[in-house]
Amino acid sequence: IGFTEKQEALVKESWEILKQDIPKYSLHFFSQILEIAPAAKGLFSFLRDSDEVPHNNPKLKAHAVKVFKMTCETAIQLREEGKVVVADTTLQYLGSIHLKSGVIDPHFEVVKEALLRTLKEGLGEKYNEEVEGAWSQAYDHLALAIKTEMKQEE
Ligand code: HEM
Ligand code: ISQ
Repeated sequence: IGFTEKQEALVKESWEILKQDIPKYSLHFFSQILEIAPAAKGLFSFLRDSDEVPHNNPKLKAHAVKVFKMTCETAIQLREEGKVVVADTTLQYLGSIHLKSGVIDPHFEVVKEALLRTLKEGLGEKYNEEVEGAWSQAYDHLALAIKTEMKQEE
């Protein structure tokens, strides 16, 4: 697969930066998802009954952070093991949550784009093609693992 030490470092460093303002970046992340795919709003239980993206929703924050952290962990694993090892139970759980919520394959591209835009926003001039490539690669591996699990549960 070829995930380098440099790529791993880039992913870790950028997460360290975004982590400093979780409320801001989790909201940005989420808003980007809805900007790209407004219809995705209906998928999220914590949004269905509100007109706009809730500004201080603990669930939204926690989930957004998890997506970033899991992508970060995936980067570490890709470098260390050359493959993605998400605990089976976690993967099963995520597979079933997403399947039940009505998430479909193309949504994963939407979330990827939103994640990259959020990194760009947070990193400013530190954002570049190398950073984008590293996060993309890690995200794609994680997304594939979840999508594969979703197909097994159908
Ligand atoms: C829930 C991660 C992709 C929509 C969650 C949760 C996590 C998560 C950790 C919370 C589970 C819980 O404890 O309840 C991820 C990761 C993804 C990914 C790591 C990709 C690598 C997507 C995509 C969509 C999506 C592509 C579609 C837009 C949802 C929805 C929920 C959810 C609708 C349930 C939220 C609720 O109603 O409470 N996801 N997700 N996710 N995710 Fe994702
Ligand atoms: C759940 N899954 C994917 C992305 C998300 C972003 C914000 C909140 C929850 C999420």
